[in-house]
Amino acid sequence: PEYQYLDLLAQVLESGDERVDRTGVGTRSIFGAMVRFDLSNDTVPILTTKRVYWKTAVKEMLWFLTGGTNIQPLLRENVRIWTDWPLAAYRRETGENITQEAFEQRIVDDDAFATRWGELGPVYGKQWRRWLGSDGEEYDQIADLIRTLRENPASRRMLFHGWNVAELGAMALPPCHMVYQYHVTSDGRLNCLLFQRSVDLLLGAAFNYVGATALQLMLAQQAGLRPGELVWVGGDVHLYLNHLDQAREQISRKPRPFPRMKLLRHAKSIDDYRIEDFEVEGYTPHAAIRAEVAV
Ligand code: THF
Repeated sequence: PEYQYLDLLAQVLESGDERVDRTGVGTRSIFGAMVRFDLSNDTVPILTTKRVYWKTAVKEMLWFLTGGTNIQPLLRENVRIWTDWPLAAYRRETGENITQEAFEQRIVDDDAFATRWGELGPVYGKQWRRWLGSDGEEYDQIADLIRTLRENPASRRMLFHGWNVAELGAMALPPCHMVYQYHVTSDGRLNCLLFQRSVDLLLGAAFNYVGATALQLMLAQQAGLRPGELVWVGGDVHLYLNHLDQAREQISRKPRPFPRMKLLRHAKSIDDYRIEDFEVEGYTPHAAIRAEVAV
């Protein structure tokens, strides 16, 4: 199950280099890590040593796939994990000390307000579906990937990338989960290697595992393949200093078997999935662990 993740958590906790980071919170950090998850045995890496809100992570992935970069559709699905960045910008620029709830409600109700204040810039969705080339053309990396998975599965060029150098400055946050590379085995299994340059190991990683898994299941279905392995590689893997007690608590818990995730329907295209298409069976996690997200 999740022993590799828990070992990594312990390693960062015990031997991470303590330093000041961009957010000012401070972290313990190691550089370079790998965790492998086997999806071919019909299980998926939804951590069991704390409750992970897997639907939130799948909804986030579905939102990336729409190519959207505004938090309004996320909030309409009750996903609040991206609010902090636009909210901080709003408070900074207007000086108004609006509450998170009031801000979110205005984004949901008021389209003009959402256009002005809910935009994250050219983040994931834009780069994945509408990467603007120097030739003025927009490139749909996801559509190209699916075409190659179907037509030339032996290819070593099956990947998509979020790090669009020219547009980094306009992003609320440059991409953390940055490159997704795919690989098809001779017996028709789809593997994924995700490179994540910066990893909030307590809060973010659990979500990123679920998002990458959901995407892998969708891509496999679209290409007529079965899921294989998810290989996750982290660059700067860190624990925020206000997450250390939570990490100790999580390490003390005994992992349970991973659940299974199923797609209930064969969708017509990658753009045709909805949250209702995902079902998770056999998920009996330990209690949720509260933690503050560093902005
Ligand atoms: N910035 C930081 N500091 N950490 C991150 O994990 C992170 N992300 C995204 C962008 N910047 C980041 C945002 N993703 C939660 C989960 C994922 C996030 C942001 C926040 C979070 O608070 N999760 C809680 C509550 C979940 C809920 O309310 O539904 C949890 O307990 O898991 C990494 O991509």
